[in-house]
Amino acid sequence: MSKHGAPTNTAEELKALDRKNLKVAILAASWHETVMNGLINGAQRAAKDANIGTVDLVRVPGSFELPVAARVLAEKYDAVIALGVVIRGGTPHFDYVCQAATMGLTQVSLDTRTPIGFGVLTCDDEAQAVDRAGLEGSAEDKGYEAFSAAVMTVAALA
Ligand code: DLZ
Repeated sequence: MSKHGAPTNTAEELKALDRKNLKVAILAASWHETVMNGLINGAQRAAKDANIGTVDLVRVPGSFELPVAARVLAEKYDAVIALGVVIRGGTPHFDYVCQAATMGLTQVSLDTRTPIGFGVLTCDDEAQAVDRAGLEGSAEDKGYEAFSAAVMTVAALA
């Protein structure tokens, strides 16, 4: 399971941050609606826990579009949380979209020095994605985790 070895006490650490002065963008693709709604809710819950002053939600069509949107948002926000859901199908599209999103977001973060929370699920099937989406009964809450990671990185570098 991908949760093995993950940091603990994240919620307590986030609450202790209390960053009213931060501006954060949640950037979400639009594929796989139910899972994506879980990721967005998780990110917004984390924003509340950390008492972030400004949290804007920006939507793009697919995960392939995340890097270019993140590039623009990274100039205006203290952190960007990139959320996507890519599910393996019968074509090589999965690999291309995953690779483009991962490499693109990494490049944006390094080029702009803006922390980007990586909340792009790359799953074999829908059940695996649901299990990571912070929905009722899910084992993991990747939207919350991605938000926490980016904001904690902002705090670590301040
Ligand atoms: C085309 C495509 C496919 C097959 N699968 C997904 C997916 O599982 N998740 C996702 O976020 N986007 C997918 N896309 C759309 C691409 O990301 C992109 O939006 C289109 O190729 C148009 O540029």
